[in-house]
Amino acid sequence: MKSKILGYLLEHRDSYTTGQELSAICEVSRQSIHKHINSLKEEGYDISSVHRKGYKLTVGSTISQAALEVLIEEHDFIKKALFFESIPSTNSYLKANSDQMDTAIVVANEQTAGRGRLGRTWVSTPGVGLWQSILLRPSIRPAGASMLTQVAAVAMLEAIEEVLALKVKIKWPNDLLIGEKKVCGILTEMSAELSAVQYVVIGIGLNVNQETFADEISAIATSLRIETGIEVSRFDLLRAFLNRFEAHYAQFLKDLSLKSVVKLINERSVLVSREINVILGEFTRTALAKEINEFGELIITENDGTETTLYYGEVSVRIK
Ligand code: BT5
Repeated sequence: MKSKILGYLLEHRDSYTTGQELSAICEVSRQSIHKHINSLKEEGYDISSVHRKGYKLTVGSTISQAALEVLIEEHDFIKKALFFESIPSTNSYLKANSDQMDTAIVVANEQTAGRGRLGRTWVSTPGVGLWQSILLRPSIRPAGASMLTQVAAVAMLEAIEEVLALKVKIKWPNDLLIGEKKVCGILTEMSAELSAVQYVVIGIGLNVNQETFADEISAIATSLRIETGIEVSRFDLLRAFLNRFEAHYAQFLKDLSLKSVVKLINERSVLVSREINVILGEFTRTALAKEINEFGELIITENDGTETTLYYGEVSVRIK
């Protein structure tokens, strides 16, 4: 019920909706509407109530279980949605509970043990980021799962650009940058047998409303708020992301490649056509980044002119 009220107020956020209208739509008493409105306010929603005019929602950055329910109503590819005020890691939660769910999305206001790749830490400050993971069960081979990182990257890039006038770049394979700084990181994990994926968890951390960062990442990290100077709605970003992701994911499952988005990936790549350092374990060599192919692999031209294909997860790359 709460999510129905929230959904309606979100759809009509430019005008007032009377208690009478809401009670007719939701088929409950006006007292009950009043109670749910108060509960939404307690969750942080900024809802003004004006005598005779009704209720109006000002979209701040609140996100909640009711908001997620509004969103998954709009999509078939996710069956379950869970919101947590605080959780160690949304990726770890879905991995630990995957046997109890089909497909799902988990969003947290705070992660206390957010994870990057290779055991690195993802700083997930409360209330200011979009910390989410999606559990999917695509019928693909294990080698295909890494492409989903780039499906998510494209969807998030487009979502940010839909909501804000910003230009976003992709740093292969899993970062989104604004200018030179990282605004989003993606961690895709899977459980698979040799020939088939059992499930994939795509974890996406987007810095939304941070005004400053902890010392250890302040030189490399940015947020949408820092870039625009305005508070950005996490709900609007998540809605735009899920819309884009659903479309690109469906296309990916048809093509089993990134062919519909590879042009955009190359156009927005910060590596392509640049000299890069390729770091493999203890060894670093320089090469020219040539392109990203439709399987999401980075093709480099070595100093002796030969071409090498780099797979996701195999190497780290730095712009020289
Ligand atoms: C990533 O790893 O960029 C993947 C991050 C995935 C985070 C999401 S949040 C939801 C889900 N649940 C999780 O537990 N994780 C996922 P990597 O490429 O390894 O980058 C990690 C590095 O980015 C760190 O070593 C820091 O240098 C930097 N970093 C950490 N927190 C950051 C932040 N909030 N913004 C920008 N950079 C950050």
